[in-house]
Amino acid sequence: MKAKLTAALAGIACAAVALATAQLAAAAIAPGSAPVAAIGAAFIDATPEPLKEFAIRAFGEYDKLVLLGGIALVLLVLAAVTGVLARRRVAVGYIVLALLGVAGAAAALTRPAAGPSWALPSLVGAACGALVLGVLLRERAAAPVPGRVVDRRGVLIALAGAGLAGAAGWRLSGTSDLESAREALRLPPPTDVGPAGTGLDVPGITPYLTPNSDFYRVDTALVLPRVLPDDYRLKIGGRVANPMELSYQDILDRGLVEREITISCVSNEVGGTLAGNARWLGAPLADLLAEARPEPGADQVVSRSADGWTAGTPTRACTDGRDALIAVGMNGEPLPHQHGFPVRMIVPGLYGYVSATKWLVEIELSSFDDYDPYWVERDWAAQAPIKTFSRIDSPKPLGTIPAGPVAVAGVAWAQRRGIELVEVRVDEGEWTEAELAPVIGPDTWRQWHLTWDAEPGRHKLEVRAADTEDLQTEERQPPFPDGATGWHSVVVTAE
Ligand SMILES: Nc1nc2c(c(=O)[nH]1)N[C@H]1C(S)=C(S)[C@@H](COP(=O)(O)O)O[C@H]1N2
Ligand SMILES: [Mo]
Repeated sequence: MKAKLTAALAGIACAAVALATAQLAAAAIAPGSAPVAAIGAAFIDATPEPLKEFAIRAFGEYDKLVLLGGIALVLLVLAAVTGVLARRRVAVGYIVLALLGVAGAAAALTRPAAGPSWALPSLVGAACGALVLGVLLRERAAAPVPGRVVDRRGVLIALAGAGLAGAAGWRLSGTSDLESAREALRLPPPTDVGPAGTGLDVPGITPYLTPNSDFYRVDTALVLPRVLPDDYRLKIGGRVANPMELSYQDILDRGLVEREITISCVSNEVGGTLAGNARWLGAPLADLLAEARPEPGADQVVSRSADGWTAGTPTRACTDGRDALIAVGMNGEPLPHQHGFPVRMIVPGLYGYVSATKWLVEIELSSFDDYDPYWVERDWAAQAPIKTFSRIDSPKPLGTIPAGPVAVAGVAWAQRRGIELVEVRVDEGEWTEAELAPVIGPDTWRQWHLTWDAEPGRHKLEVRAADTEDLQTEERQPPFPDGATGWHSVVVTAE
């Protein structure tokens, strides 16, 4: 039993050495080329839609941590079992290491941003793991029983070495250089300052402007793409008469505008919280496109992230006068890393997956007939204007509140059209008009509130909004394929 345990530990030590040396090699190439990151990313891209939706629903912002934890657990168990088997037949260990090395290398090579060198970390890791395996499982000198002895001291040394190498690898592939570059940046003041909205001061209401630290995050990036402003290049090409390439400074020098715009995610269920309102600082996309001169028929603007992710936006939405931006700033700061530093796209009125490319490095004029971007390839709609949405943020669902006057409050949005009316009803009674916050235009959400005199007991509160055209539909639809619909309700108990 004890021999098996040390053999299992030896297996884990080999795996740890393999992963740590791979991480070290990846630091020299690209963080995304490390085997676990590459396999995880390939897994995300290949995950069928229902499983992905389940993961987002069940784990929310922690979906990526859960995936990494899952991979780590599988590896741990596999390494332990392999260690035990390798004590009898050491070839098993070499085969498993070789298979994992090849799998990691293959996964890394399938990443859209990958070059040939991306195969190296996994292969280097597997080779180092194999070396250590040979040392830890020594042939018995005299063999009364077949098999090998495990070098216990060696296991400890290997584990410690892996810890050190892994820590160094993590540090080197970390983001401290990016964070310091970001902190050292001084963005120029806007040459055109848009109006500033003011929020309502109602207890429990969602603030009008979302602080960067509370802003929702949605993306497929297991490892955040690392793009430094000094190395930055934005290519504008495809079906244009005048292809262009801009540095970060070129973008800043174009003159920046500042606009309040609410962005939201198509994955919101009714009542969902994947939306935020920020003051974005950026260069108008329409001007850039006017200079690049799209060919007739180039009706899709394909924007590409440093990690290969793509979105497709109607060319018209980028040029029809709305504030489509190549954004560099968010709420008075350079974009936070997880929100697309150094450059992202923001287009009012369209869900994020068809417009809000983070870590933007390329804009390619194409057509909807000729190119399907990331989520469209996975059957989400190619055209995805934001649907009218309203949400009760206070009181909280299934909460208990004191009977008597209660502030009912929330937000509603219908970017490009604007919210004109919000109504609330209690226990399916009459609809009552809520009071609306003043707004600066159609592209931000609108806070609303009303005072409700709650009688003791259990109650259902419902909300619906109207934009300038229509009343929000009651018909329930899931987020797939082009955004959820239906009225949000919460049940509360007044005592
Ligand atoms: N590079 C990249 N950009 C991306 C995505 C992504 O997966 N990769 N997701 C999009 C989606 S689905 C949304 S809703 C918004 C979210 O932006 P945020 O994380 O800044 O809130 O980013 C968009 N931009
Ligand atoms: Mo999204």
